[in-house]
Amino acid sequence: MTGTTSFDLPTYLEAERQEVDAALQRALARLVASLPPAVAAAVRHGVTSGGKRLRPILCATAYRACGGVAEDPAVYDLAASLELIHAYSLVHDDLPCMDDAALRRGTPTTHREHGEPAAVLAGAALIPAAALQALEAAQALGCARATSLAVTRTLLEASGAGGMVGGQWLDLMGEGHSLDGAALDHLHGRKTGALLAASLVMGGLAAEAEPAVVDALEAYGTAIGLAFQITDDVLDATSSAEILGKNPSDVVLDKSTYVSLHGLDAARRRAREVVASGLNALNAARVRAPALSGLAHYVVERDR
Ligand code: GRG
Repeated sequence: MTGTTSFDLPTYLEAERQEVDAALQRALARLVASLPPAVAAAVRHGVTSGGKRLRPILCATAYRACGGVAEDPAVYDLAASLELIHAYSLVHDDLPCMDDAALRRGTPTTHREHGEPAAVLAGAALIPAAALQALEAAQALGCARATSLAVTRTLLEASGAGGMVGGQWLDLMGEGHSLDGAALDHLHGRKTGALLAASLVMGGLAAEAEPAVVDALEAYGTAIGLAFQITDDVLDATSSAEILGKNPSDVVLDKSTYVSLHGLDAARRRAREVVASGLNALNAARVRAPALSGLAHYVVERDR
């Protein structure tokens, strides 16, 4: 298994976050220029009010692990397209018709701050902006036309009916019902796992990696997506609004979770097992990247 001992993950995460934030500022400058001020303010709120930037960091890390050129800023423009989709999903997820949340990342949610119409339009504006951003960034990286299309397709498929939106629907329908393990895995594989796996695949595709390597990145991404969600459930059950920056909501919304299904200890154990299986997939494809190993452990050891 790839080791983590000599890798300084906190320093890596901070440096990556700064690159991603700079790319997001470039994207915002373009996007808000053509939006009415009220919607532009809601977009800024949704995109810039914090967040771990995990998806873009995974994308840029995968790109480099596959031999991509590290210094090229276009890789962060590509990576930022994932964060634009993620930001939209959080803005819409918090709406009264969805989770009806008041707090996100330690600040009032976008609709609480800017009103529902601006929040709905802000989220909607982010979707095509993300697609354009992915396409143009892949082209700027010098990807072949077919690769640029494959990168963009990966982002859109993971975000759509077969991925995040479909998973969100299953999540809403599951409220008040007792879901079994297979149903939970399926729901979260679509709602959370698809975009996380797409982050890795987009990075690999943009670096023109071999299909077997892209498959291994996808397997790793799917595994850490599941581990991420299990950890989310553990944190929802054990942490506080002060640390999480949002109100724990699984019990209030009567959701089935990995904690309600397995209990805390078994849920934590499963998250670690799933991470190990993801790292094994990378190893089998000879993808040696301490950052990917560090990120996998971070996903289950994080506190927010
Ligand atoms: C069109 C109304 C409408 C809905 C679209 C909203 C939606 C469908 C789907 C959202 C699904 C969703 C919220 C997925 C993300 C789940 C999740 C684990 C979010 C937290 O991610 P982190 O921890 O957040 O990476 P930070 O704050 O660090 O960026």
